[in-house]
Amino acid sequence: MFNLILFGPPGSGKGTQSEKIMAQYGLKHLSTGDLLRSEIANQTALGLEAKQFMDKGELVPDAVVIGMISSSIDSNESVKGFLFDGFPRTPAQAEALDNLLELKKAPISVMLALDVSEEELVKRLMKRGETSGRSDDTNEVVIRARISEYLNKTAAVADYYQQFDKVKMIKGEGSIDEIYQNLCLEIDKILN
Ligand code: B4P
Repeated sequence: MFNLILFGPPGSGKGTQSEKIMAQYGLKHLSTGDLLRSEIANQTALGLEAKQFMDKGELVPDAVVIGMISSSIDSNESVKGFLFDGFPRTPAQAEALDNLLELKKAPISVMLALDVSEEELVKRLMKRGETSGRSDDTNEVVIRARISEYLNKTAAVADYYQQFDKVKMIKGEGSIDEIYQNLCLEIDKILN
């Protein structure tokens, strides 16, 4: 199994690049943002709880997200590998993921971390807010709150994987195709 984490702040291109990577390498895409938005759309208890945090730009509690990822992993037994997008977002989530993958004897192969400046992130998310219908993209205060959640709680996840020498930094500014080519170069180095 080949398990990959695509990492970076909100708006860094994780969702955008994940679509291309999963198509190319046949990985199962697990995006906690997408899973949470689907729970909200279906008005489940989990979705109603998550919405309160997401509308403020805050992270959803670890226990909620870890439970959701655990069942997604269990219900996808025979995949070539997972592409984790937007997860893990705290060191506690990273440890929980390692424990879940340990049971499958299929650890994380690499974390590809997209590097984008804060002003570019805000610009991209405000632009997406014009068409996405996502309430967390339309308000600059909420967007900046998401970025500070990233700096305060999520950035440390890169340190967690750095201790196992699994982090590759990728420049996340430039054209979508250019960034994609750089991501593929790193993936191919590991696969070959
Ligand atoms: P996510 O759904 O993960 O949303 P995101 O980080 O905002 O999006 P992403 O980074 O994938 O967007 P992309 O760059 O592709 O999370 C939403 C919320 O859910 C969080 O705030 C949190 O509340 C909650 N949540 C999710 N996971 C959680 C977890 N594990 N724990 C706790 N809470 C969790 O795209 C951004 C825009 O940039 C797009 O419009 C795209 O077209 C554009 N773009 C992409 N690449 C570009 C490029 N190279 N140049 C110009 N524009 C580009």
